[in-house]
Amino acid sequence: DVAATVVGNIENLVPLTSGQYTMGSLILMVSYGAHFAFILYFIMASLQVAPRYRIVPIMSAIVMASAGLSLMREFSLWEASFNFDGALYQPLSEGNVFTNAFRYGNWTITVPILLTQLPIAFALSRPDLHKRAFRMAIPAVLMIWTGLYGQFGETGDFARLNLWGVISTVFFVWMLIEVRGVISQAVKNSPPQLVAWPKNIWWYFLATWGIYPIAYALPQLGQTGDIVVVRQLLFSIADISTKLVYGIMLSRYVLRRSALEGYVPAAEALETSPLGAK
Ligand code: RET
Repeated sequence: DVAATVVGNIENLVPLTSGQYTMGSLILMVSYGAHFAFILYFIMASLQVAPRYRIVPIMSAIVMASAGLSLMREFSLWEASFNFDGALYQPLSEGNVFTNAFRYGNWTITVPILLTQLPIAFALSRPDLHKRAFRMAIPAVLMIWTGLYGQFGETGDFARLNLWGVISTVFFVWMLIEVRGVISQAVKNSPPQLVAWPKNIWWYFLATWGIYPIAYALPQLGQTGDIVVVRQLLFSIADISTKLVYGIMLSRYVLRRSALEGYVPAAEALETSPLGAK
């Protein structure tokens, strides 16, 4: 079926060895398992921070649930979209056809949340926060949707992949300029003890968000089973870094900031009060 193979993902083209197939299953399963498990971590973290920062770990919990569901869907689709012919796992040409498009769809939800966490964690003033969250979300969504459209071109001659990849990168750079603006504000208004945090988070942000365009471009190195597996691995490393580890970093920052601003978690306050059962 020409239509199905010209526009799609390389997962629809290449047969996998059982090793490659199992690696793909494993990568997707570890990813969604990690995301679901950390919902609990972020809910617990939210109880430890000052009320004005509580939404930061809660937003991470929401991102964990949303990304976890999307990755679980990718996993079950992976399990359903190959047929073992006795030697190799052959991609099905109709019915359950594997796609990475769910990832891109899910980023439409998670990316604006991840970006909005920054100005809240860094305690920007209300009007500034709203303005900056909006100004980051616009190029971010355009980046995702142009990339979503372009990634269907990875099985063709790469003209579509490259054209939309370049357009998407322009929006990525625009988004990064807006993020840098938030970081500058954060450096200005962080307590002196915490001023290294926004700077470090900026470099971490660049290094980890930068993995996605590499994963996008990777099929140009070859439409092979190894590339299929390496690409799922890159996506997975990027997902765990940009959502889960990033969420831990922001939670720890707001935890420290809460303490510096004089916040004492309720349980601790009770323990040290004369009324507490100590
Ligand atoms: C695309 C297309 C090719 C060019 C660029 C891209 C950037 C994608 C990014 C995605 C970030 C996703 C995150 C998801 C978390 O849930 C769209 C691959 C630049 C930066 C952080």
